[in-house]
Amino acid sequence: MQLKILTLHNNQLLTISVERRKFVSKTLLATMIGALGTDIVFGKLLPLDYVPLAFQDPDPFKMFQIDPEMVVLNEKPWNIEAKAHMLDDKITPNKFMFVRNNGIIPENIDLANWSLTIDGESVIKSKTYSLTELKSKFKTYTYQLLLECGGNGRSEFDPPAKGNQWTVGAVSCASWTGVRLRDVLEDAGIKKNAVYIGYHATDLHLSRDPGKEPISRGVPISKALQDETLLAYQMNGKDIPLVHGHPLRLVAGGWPASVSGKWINRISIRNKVHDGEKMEGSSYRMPCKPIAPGENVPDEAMCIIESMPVKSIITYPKSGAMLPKGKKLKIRGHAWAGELQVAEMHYSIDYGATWTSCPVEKPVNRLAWQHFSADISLPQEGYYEVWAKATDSRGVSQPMLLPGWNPKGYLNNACHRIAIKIT
Ligand SMILES: Nc1nc2c(c(=O)[nH]1)N[C@H]1C(S)=C(S)[C@@H](COP(=O)(O)O)O[C@H]1N2
Ligand SMILES: [Mo]
Repeated sequence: MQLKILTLHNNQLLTISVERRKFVSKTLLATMIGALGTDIVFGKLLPLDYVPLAFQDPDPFKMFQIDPEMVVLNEKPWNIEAKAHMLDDKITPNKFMFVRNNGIIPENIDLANWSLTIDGESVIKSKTYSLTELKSKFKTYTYQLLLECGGNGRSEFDPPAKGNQWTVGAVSCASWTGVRLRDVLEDAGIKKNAVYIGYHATDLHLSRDPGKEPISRGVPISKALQDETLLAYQMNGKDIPLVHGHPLRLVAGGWPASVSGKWINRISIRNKVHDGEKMEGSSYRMPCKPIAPGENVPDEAMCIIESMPVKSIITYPKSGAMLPKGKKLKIRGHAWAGELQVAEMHYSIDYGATWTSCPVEKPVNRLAWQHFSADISLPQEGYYEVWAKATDSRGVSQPMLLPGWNPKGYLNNACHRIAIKIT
């Protein structure tokens, strides 16, 4: 019987196997001393089944170098979200980027031997590229891209939907650098009958069964061929952090972030809708027609989520802020609309009875979020809420309250609200 200990050493996840005996073995002790970088005094007395504290419960904040205020929703697998005010930066810094894992983060990544294979029924010639080849053969592009988990906002659904109870913080807009997926797919050759691509990655299924994939999703070929769809190797100007997909990830902004595969090593060009893990059943699907809350929906009546709906978030001030009477309240935040642009931004201080428009900037590039701000006069002392509402280029606005209930709790794009007290 073996006991596995997962820890972090020099930014690499390290698995140590422990043999079952009465006291720890000399070899294990030596490995642990090596990992700690200091002697374990009295180490010979460590009972066999005892995991030294230094190796227990890896601290996600240290391990992923994220802000201590980030909220851990699940440890197995890791799922961590930001709070609204932490998303105030125009470009989301690494420390505030949400983490959404379906399986176990790959261990012991071997960069020299990492490769990406393009295959599938609709590839003209299957090809494999090393990281160096990818970086040198194809032109590099950088875009700011919006990634929002399809389940962001799930916690508000009633009856409740199972899964991570995301509130508002499973969204990010970082700067991604890499090569265009299109350039690589075209280099291998795309047959006329191609309809979809599907990614495969090196993260492990929670059962550690190597024959199972935690997730393998994809996008229609038209989305794969967009200028902004990247095979990224950098995030915010540096190597992508391990937890966000190092050394290579797909980034397809404006769609549920589940299509942006992390740690990818294979992309299949498919002659049908990709049928990988979490493409079928009710995963990342919405009822094709609206249903009543709690209603049962057969799988055949569920449609794959594509572009994400229009949405916004107030990132300043923090909800609960207090302000002296007579001062104007400055608010700011971001708005996005999947494949579309945000055309208008409004706020309300009277629970949606009246709305005032406020400026919203153009995106730096397609599929990046847009920034809004306003100076608000509040008539008298007391409690207020500020509600924000974005409208997309087709005239569709965010609903004030929770939109269409669905079995998995996807696509809650209700208006974000903050509380303010004037004293
Ligand atoms: N290989 C792999 N890619 C993945 C996932 C995963 O579990 N494994 N999770 C997906 C989901 S559901 C989301 S929302 C995003 C989260 O990306 P982030 O953790 O970098 O924020 O990655 C997507 N890509
Ligand atoms: Mo997700």
